[in-house]
Amino acid sequence: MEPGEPTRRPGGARLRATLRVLAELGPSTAGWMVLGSLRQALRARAEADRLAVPPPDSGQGPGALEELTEEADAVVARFARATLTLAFLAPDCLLLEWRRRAAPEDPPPSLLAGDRARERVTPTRHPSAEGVLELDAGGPLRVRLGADGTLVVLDGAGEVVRVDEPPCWREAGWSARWACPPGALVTGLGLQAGPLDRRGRRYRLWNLDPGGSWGPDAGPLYCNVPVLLAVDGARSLLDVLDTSEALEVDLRSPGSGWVGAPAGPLRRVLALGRPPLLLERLAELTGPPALPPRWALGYQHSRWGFRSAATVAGIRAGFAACGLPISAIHLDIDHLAGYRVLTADPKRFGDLPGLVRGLAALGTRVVTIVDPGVKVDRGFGLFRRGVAGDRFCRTPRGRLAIGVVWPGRAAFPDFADPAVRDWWAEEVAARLRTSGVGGLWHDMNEPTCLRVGAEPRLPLATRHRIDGQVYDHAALRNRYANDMNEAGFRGSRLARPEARPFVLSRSGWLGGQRHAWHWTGDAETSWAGLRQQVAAVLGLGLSGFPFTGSDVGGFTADPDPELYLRWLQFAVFVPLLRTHAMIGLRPREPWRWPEPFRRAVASWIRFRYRLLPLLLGLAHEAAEQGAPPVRPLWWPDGEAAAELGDDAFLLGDDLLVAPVCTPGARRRALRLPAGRWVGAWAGSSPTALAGRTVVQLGAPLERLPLAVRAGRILVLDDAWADPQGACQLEGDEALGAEDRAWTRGTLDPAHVPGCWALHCWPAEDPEGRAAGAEGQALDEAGDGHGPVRLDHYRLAGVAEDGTATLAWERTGTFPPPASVRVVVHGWAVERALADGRPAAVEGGTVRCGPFDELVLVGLRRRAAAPSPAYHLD
Ligand code: NBV
Repeated sequence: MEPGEPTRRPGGARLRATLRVLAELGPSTAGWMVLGSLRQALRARAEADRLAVPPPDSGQGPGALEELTEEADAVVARFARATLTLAFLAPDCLLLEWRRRAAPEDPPPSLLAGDRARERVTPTRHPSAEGVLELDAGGPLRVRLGADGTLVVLDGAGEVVRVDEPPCWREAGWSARWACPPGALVTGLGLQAGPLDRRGRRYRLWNLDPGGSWGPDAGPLYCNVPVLLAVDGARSLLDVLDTSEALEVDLRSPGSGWVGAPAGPLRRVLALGRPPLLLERLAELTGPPALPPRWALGYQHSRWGFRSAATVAGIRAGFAACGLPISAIHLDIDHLAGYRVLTADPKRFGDLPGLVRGLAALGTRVVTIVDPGVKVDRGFGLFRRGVAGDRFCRTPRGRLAIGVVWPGRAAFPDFADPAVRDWWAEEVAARLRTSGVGGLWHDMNEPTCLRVGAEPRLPLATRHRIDGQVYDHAALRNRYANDMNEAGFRGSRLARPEARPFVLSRSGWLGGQRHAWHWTGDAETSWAGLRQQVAAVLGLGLSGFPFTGSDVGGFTADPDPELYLRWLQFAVFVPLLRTHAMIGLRPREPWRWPEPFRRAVASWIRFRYRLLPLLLGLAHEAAEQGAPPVRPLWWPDGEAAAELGDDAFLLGDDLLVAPVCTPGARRRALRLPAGRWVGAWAGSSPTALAGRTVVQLGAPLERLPLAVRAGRILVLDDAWADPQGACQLEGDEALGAEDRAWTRGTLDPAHVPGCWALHCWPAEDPEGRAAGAEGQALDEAGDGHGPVRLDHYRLAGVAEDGTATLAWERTGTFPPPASVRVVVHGWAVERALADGRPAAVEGGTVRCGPFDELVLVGLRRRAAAPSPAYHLD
């Protein structure tokens, strides 16, 4: 075996996983699974027809233009065979909808549930020499309509951004083609295997479980999102397809694209502008991401195979013994009574409420798995109530639609129906009230049925209802998870109106960010699998899903310690930080690893808690503006996107993270984005590196390369600093044991920050003097809906006499932390005055209470020479 390879290779792991799963299922469920698969094979032909997408340019186009009218803030163009409605939702945002005249569909309700989708801005019609009209709404987006239905999207300067050919219809299906600049990176589409730049591949947007493992060539996966983002500076274009039908998207030929669907509406929204604006529009159109509780941003620990309450309590005790915080422990299907959802095994988890209470007292929440399949069992109350209330999906003949999942034969709640969501929310709320469980983990909600040799799903003819109207599974499958997540979210709210719900979902579709976080499913344990996660998290974020992450170490096999540590180092900078693994694998608790990994793992978990103020601020930004916390290197301007790659990212705007995805690597190359960057770790060179250059970054085993945008101030919670551990920042040596939360025995990660620290990385002027820094932060209770405080910090440049002033402006009523630390990286402070009163200075860093103005006196460069291991060149 090569050094650094996972202990067991993915191929072998897949076989082991299959055998393991079969063993878990038992002979009866395995038998039903085989039978279900055979039945599905018999339906294969009819089902293939239902999902067939007409090839490009086949069928009929809209025909000749017959009439153009203006109707209530929209322009309607009637062609011989179809009608096009154009409406501006904002000056930079256009809704366009094609409907056939002869066979008007009755499509399911729109997925555009956000406020923006209901807005209308009156457009202005302009005469057009090249088309029949041009429209704008006083903003940068203009559209020109041709007599054949061609739509040309123009920017404010009249330059062509994209040309949409008239669509074609064949039977129920449609297809549409466009031409665009070949140089612009195209991303979006949710969770996809492969690079963040989606060009050069064809995609099927159809939510499916890839079967226990996925790597760089897999697809389709669990969480597709029908959103395309073409990134080209201020001319970037967002394209949102408002349908839940299975889409085919072809981006193989440079400079053009093609999308088709087997049926359903051809309704899309285009928006033009820089990427942050487009992500904001996406959140406004589909609904804002829910603000999570702060605990969800901490470390979460999971594994398929925590088989008893005693095991779980033992794990929590292990974290305490190691001085490690842990925000949540997840219970997988093995905590259930015979795999019945919303239950707990009476023997192994007899006192679940007691376990939950005990862990809550230590600041750790319990999150339980909820699969959609409800065991067909007359003795099971949930099933009985579901049947009595007619809550389950049915076959075309009106029987219960049965799929085989963990509990054997299972019925599936018809979550598309609002009444079923109400019912499920009540069921969930009742369960949460009695168990005290803190969060929901929605698995298998594509929804997946276990199959051999066939797509693992319900029959396409399965019926769903929305307000009495019937649709088939093919039309609504892709939104099943979103609807389930909404019901779970509302159930959490019902049970605890004062708390912010936490729902973690595997599957999702357009708008899924409103009610759930998403993880990337059964990621392959391999170096390639880790590398793939960087692009996966970025891609989900750019599809409107800000809160995501992957199973640390990969799901499918035992990672060697180096792979686990490198995966953890990456995941610490991603919203969802959760270790999780397949049943039967070796445990991954921090103390299970050999030295030096064990200490490094502990230090990285603590470092995550240091980042919480930053992560919480980014969570608010996501909830308010749709901006993902994990951002590509070309964020925010969207310039030179195609050159910057997808193997590194920004957390927020100012922290650059370069994961190490190669075994044995102790350096890595990186093309820096625009701006100037300084190494963040203690021992880094104080000289800022110029952006747009390729640099080699030191990447010793215990640290990944981390840089900060010069001139920025970041707030960290230094109560979780680890001066002797792997993750050291300059100035940590001034922290005593009494400063550290875990040495004080404060393991509750929800504690009010004892020591907020303002870490300043000043930019330098041409003479090498610190030319100042700026930053923002936000604080609040971390749950509920109470007051918030917004901070703005501004450090002026160092004056000739070695003084500099740091101003702190606060708005909002949440109280500031009792004590703060100020660290000016690369500089040591001699004395300081906080609002005129002397402040304590230790090892060149300042400690004081909250202030309006802090005068730093006697600033001088720190003498320490940079360590070659972290040196950036
Ligand atoms: O519930 C068991 C697993 C779960 O651990 C995993 O995270 C999910 O992605 N689940 C899939 C079902 C079984 C997969 C083989």
